[in-house]
Amino acid sequence: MLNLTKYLTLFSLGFLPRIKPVFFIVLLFTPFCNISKAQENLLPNGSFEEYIICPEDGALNKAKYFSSPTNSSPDYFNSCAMASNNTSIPSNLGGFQEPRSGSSYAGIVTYSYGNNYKEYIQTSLVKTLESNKYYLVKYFVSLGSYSSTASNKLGVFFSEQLITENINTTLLFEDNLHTDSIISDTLNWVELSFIYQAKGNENFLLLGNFHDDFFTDTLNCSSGIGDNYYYIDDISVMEMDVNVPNVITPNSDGINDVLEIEDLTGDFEITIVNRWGQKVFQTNNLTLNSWNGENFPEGVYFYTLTDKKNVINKTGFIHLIR
Ligand SMILES: [Ca+2]
Repeated sequence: MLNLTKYLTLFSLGFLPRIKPVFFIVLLFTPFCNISKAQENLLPNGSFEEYIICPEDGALNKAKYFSSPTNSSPDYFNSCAMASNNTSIPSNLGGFQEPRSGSSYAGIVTYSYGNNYKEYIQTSLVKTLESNKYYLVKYFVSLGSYSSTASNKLGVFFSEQLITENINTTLLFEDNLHTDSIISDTLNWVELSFIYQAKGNENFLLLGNFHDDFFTDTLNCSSGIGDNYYYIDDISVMEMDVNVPNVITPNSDGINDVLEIEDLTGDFEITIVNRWGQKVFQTNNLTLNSWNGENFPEGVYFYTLTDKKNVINKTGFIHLIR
């Protein structure tokens, strides 16, 4: 909950061996695998629509499967609540925002003028994460319009156990997965996505800022009157199979004419070199800037695929066949 005492209206706020013809045929008829995401969201109630009772008091634990891992007070907003309680939608103690989906969302303080007060949301996964597998974590945030500051370091943390810490300050968990840029959009929902390689046995997901205020970058919002507050909606955790096609056949038959890796975003970079190590192609957006091997001879090329946090660092070969 935002701090109501600060201001009168301060809201709580190597190269392949030469491929003989027989292997050639095998390659051509091998199903080509792309990066694909299983459709199952491993988070139950990621849109906050299911609730135990209507959150007239704005407490996060009124939303099914959610809790606070600390003594601070993350908020839950639902259109079922009375507007006068400041826990309804779209106007509430954090400002004004429509849900990204449905009729509810959550909200947390992520920076508090150097006193390290912070709020987090915690939820259980429907399935334990498997060691070494990749998972795509996505959620949407919008800066509460009453916020006096905007900040970075919005992150994710996976835990084996349910966290219950008797503090209302920073949870100093090791967190490589956070935003480096400051999110200051109060009008729109901003998508945050992170790739996580599981250690194995993770059963819970926590969202928030796992860095002390001193290590958090902020931006002043001149019109704000309250704490640095973010609305959160539509959280998802999806399994990822990271497979890059090992052959492209740019003969205009519509099949494997270009290198396609499903759902690659700007978070990725792919670099392709020839057998002499000379770079022939590089992009961080395969959708806009695809590779069809044009102007390059048939043969074996090698790729490196990385995401911006270097969680995925994958190499392999692509056979160019016309
Ligand atoms: Ca929602």
